[in-house]
Amino acid sequence: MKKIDISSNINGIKLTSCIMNASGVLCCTEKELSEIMMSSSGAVVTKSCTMIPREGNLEPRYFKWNMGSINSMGLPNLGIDFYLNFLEKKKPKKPFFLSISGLSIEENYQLIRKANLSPNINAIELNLSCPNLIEKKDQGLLGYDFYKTSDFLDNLFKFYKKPLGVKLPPYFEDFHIKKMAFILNQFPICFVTCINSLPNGLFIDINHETTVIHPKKGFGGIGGSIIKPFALANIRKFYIYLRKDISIIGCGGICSGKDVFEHILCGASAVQVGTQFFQEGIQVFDRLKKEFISILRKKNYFSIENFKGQLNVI
Ligand code: RRO
Repeated sequence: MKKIDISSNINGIKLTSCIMNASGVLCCTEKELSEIMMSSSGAVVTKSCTMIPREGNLEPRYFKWNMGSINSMGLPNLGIDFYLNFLEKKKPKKPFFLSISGLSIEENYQLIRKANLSPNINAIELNLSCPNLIEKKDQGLLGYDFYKTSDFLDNLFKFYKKPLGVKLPPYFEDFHIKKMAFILNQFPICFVTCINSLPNGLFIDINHETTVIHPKKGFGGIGGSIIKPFALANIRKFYIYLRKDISIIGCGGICSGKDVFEHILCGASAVQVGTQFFQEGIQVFDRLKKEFISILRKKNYFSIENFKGQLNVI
């Protein structure tokens, strides 16, 4: 039987499996990151970090139902020094993506300067799309401000020379995706991760007539299978509009091998698992890998390059 290879290459960063964890889920502490390091996840992606540790928002701040999840975690993390020290101490044998999410553009520069000094980081995943910050309630997501994003990238690539990807919020208009792709195409971006959770969703407990999470009056980011069509649409459109050397990492609604296949068919080079990882635990990577390989075998494909981006229109 011919071997099926699910490895991938994110602009020179080699992954033995194209399935990895999404930032934010079970990737905050030493124990959680070590578990990902030992698992069949193709990479280790950290929780988005800030200059100093944060407790995050008040609980309850996460809720899951059969079709998805809602969260308003509020960026709880152990601070950038912890993640850089983890990397130096453990030296993972798989790519390590440091996710950063400063509370201001100035803090993002500080974080990037710090990461720039670390020799072992494979790439930064710059989070332009955290939806749940109470202290920023009167400001929009950076990823929805095209002018600020462009100016920010312009300044950061003057001093940052290592691989950098951006994690984007979902866009709902073709025009917005075209505009963001036009901006990203002007910079040496390594990859784009789309999408972060759908911001400002609301889930209700009809029995108690309440929200299901406490912060921000119950509003939070929506993830899980319910957001897959939006993830696929964003991947597909960015695949069409982005420079071909910018890889796409798909995120949103990965629960089965079929979902992995769909993301890659739309143009993703790898996928990240968030809500389903939280639900199922570290076993999820073995299961998804098995299901994905079984689909490829049935279709007579031997590598993701056989079908990546090759979605047909009926
Ligand atoms: O911590 C969070 O509330 C959070 C972040 Br930083 C993010 O990027 N996406 C999300 O759904 N939650």
